[in-house]
This record gives sequence, C-alpha cells and structure tokens, in this order.
Amino acid sequence: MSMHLVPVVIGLGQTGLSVARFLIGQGIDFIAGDDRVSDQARQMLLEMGYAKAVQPIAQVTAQFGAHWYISPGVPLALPALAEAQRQGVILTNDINLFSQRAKAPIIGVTGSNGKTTVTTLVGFLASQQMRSVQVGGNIGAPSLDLLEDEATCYVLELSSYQLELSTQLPLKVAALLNLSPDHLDRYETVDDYYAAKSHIFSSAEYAVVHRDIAHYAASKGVRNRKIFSAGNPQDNAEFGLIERGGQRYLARGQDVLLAVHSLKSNGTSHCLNALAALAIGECLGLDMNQMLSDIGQFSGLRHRCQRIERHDGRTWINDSKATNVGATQSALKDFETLGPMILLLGGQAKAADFSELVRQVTALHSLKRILVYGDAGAILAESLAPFLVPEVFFDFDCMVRRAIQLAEEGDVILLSPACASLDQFSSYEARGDRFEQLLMERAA
Ligand code: UMA
Repeated sequence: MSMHLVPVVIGLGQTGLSVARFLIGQGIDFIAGDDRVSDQARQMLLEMGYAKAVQPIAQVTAQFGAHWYISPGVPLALPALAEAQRQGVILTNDINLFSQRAKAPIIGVTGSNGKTTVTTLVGFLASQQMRSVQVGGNIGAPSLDLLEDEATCYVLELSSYQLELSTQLPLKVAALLNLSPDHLDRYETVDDYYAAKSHIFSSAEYAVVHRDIAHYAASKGVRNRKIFSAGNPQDNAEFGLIERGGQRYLARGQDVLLAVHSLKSNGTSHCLNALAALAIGECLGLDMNQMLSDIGQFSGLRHRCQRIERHDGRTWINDSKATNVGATQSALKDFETLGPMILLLGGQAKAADFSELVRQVTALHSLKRILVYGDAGAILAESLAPFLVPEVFFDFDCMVRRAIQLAEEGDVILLSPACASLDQFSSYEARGDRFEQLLMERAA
C-alpha cells in the first residue's frame, strides 16, 4: 500500500496546536497523534478547518510521514517514536521549524532556574531600545505563534525537552544560566539532562554562560563567550559582583555598572539574572547605559520569590515557581537572614533527590517550622526525619491554613515547594494563585 506522506504532529497541547496552525496557514496537510486529546484541542482543530481523526501515538507509523513534530512533553522514549526513528523518520519540533522561518535574530535562554526571569528581563530591556521584540517559547506563546515580519528580535525561553531535538539552532545568543538536577522522571541520568541543555550552544554566535559551567559552551566550540558569576570578575570582559565601600555592585571587569540596591529585588539569584541579561543585551548590541537605567524598573515575576503584602508584620513569599530543588536552594539563600522561617515544601516529586536540600534546610539557623504536602510529602518527611520532623499534609490548602495559624510577627513564610505542582494544580501559577487567595481569605 503506498501512502501519501505528510508531516506528523505528535501531541496536541499548546505546541502541537501551534504547529497545526502554522501548517494549515501554509496549506500543508498533516496527520496528528495524541493519546489523550482534549475537547478544547479538537474544537480548535475544527475551527482551523482540520476535521481528520486524531490517532493514538502508538498507531502512528513511519508510513504516515517522514517528518514528525514532537511536543516537548512527549518523551522520545515512547516505543512508537523510537521505532519511527529506527525506520528513518526525522524527529523534529516546533523550535527547529521556527528557527528556519524567523528572519530576525533569536536569543535562546536555558538553565535549571531563572530562565523565565532572564527571558522576560531581556525582552523588557530590548523592548526599550527596539521595536516589536517577541518573547515566548517555554513561557507564554509557543515560538511559531511569535513569527512576525516586523519582529526585530525573538527572545525564547528553551526547556531541556525542547532542546533535546533542537541540536542545530542558529541562535544569535545562547544563554545557559545554571545547571542543577531536575526532570529525573524523564532522564535516566542527570548528565543526560545537562547534555540536552547544552545543545543550545551547537550553532550559536555568542554564548552567555555562568563561569562554573562555561566548559559546556567551550566544548560546543562557541568562540564569543561572555562569562558571568556572583564572584569578582576575573578579567575585563567578565560580569560579576564587586564590593566598594561596603556596597555591592554589578560589575564588568573592575568597572562598576550599578549598585545592587538599585534593583527591585537584590538577592544573589536576582543579581545573577540581571548580570546574565546585561551580558545578553550587550551581545545584541543594546546600549549599556540605557539598560542600566531600565533594569531598576524591572520588578520581577509573579510566583517567583514574590512578596505578598498582607500588612500583618509577617513576610509572605510566593515562590510557587520553584519546581525543583535548585530553585528552592537559591530562595533559601536569599531569605534565610530575614527572620524566623516557616518553610512550605511539596507537590509532585519528579523522582528528585532531596538530600542536598535536606542538608541545607537542617543547617538553617532561622528555620522555625517545616510543612510539607502532596505526593512528595511522605518522601520529604522521610528524607528530613533523622534531623527534623515536618508536619505532613495531603492537601495544599490545609498546609497553607496551618502556616497562617503558626505565623507570628517577624516570621518569614516561604512557599518554595522544590516540586512540580501537577499533582494538585494545573500549573505552578494556579498553585501560587491559590496561595495568595488563601492568604487574602484569612487576612487579619
Ligand atoms: N501527550 C501524549 N502522550 C504523552 C504525553 C503527552 O499524547 O506521552 C499529549 C497530551 O495528551 C497533550 C499533549 O501531548 O494533549 C501535551 O503536550 P505537552 O506536554 O508538550 O504540552 P504543551 O501544551 O504543548 O506545552 C509545552 C510545554 N510543556 C512541557 O514541556 C511539559 C510548556 O511548558 C510550554 O509552555 C508550551 O509547550 C509552549 O511552548 C510548560 C512546562 O511545564 C510550562 N515546561 C517544563 C518546565 O518548565 O519545567 C519543561
């Protein structure tokens, strides 16, 4: 039987639908595969004029098409994908298709933490100096939905899932902010996860990379490298932090750029984000003085180390976006000296190893109470047990209500879960919104 070969779209979430929209816009027919297609996706396909049946992924074979566009959440280890690859099918994704079509420079930002902040901040700084800057990728709109003739630059947050298949991205600037274990439910080893992230450098013109992991950029042969770290810059091109007269400054080499206190959030993690954004802006040709005057206006992201005003003498912090151990570790460093801490952890564990976090938490002088919830609650309690006894809750709401009960004047209540939200919420945003709602319901 000979079949008409067409592109295959695997997964019909936001990404798959953006690919479908793009192909339909080009008049290209395609086949779609999804195991649990939502009614909303079916409806959207119909509105686009696509009325064919959606296949279960296991039933899509190499006979259908030679190019398969895989959604980031679909593991490449699925037997149908592995088999297709063996038969010569090219597994690709929306990001590769986007990069072939985009006419303006593309900036890619990845890392285990801070990538949403840096992507948003670079988008903000660039928008002050350029017209029609497009921001998206793993946050906001999928990349194909950003394509626009007037665009002067694209700033994309890229996840390891997206980078697994994006091994030749022609990026103007590729930024790797940091690496710490995450997604161990998808990768066999942490090195597989790091290797996927490092694909970002494969065809980049400039690399912006943290000093501790600069070898990833070097090993991919990127010649123009800008290094940043929280330490003293080691040469004139390096971005870092220096102290002068008891004040901390963002610096390039020994040149002072900006006093840290001019930033709206001045924890070390935010300083690192700011340094990375300035380095990226410089590669893009943005005016440094203008960036330095704009960067103080950036107030950070919702759900990321965000202070919630409750006017009750306690500091409430919504860091629901901390969905891995590394993010929580950096929030702990930022807030540990602020007052007695009530720490809220838990959610979906993603096969994470909590031992490093437990070490840090047990050494925390300011820790007052620790509350855990969700699927990861029991695992966390077990890891903490030799040192600390947390209160364990199944339900997120119950945990937050208990924290409200326990909190006293001067306390810092930090929701920085170290786990994904998906066991009880649709996203980390929904979890953070619920946290704020519960705080407001019980406002004094
Ligand atoms: N599906 C299957 N079989 C599977 C797995 C999924 O059929 O084995 C189908 C589902 O039924 C569903 C579709 O695939 O219909 C979902 O695809 P998806 O999980 O790739 O979700 P999208 O809606 O396309 O969202 C993806 C990103 N999701 C993931 O990487 C898991 C979104 O990042 C991203 O914003 C969006 O593309 C647009 O680019 C979210 C995320 O959690 C925020 N990312 C991870 C993170 O940041 O840690 C990487």
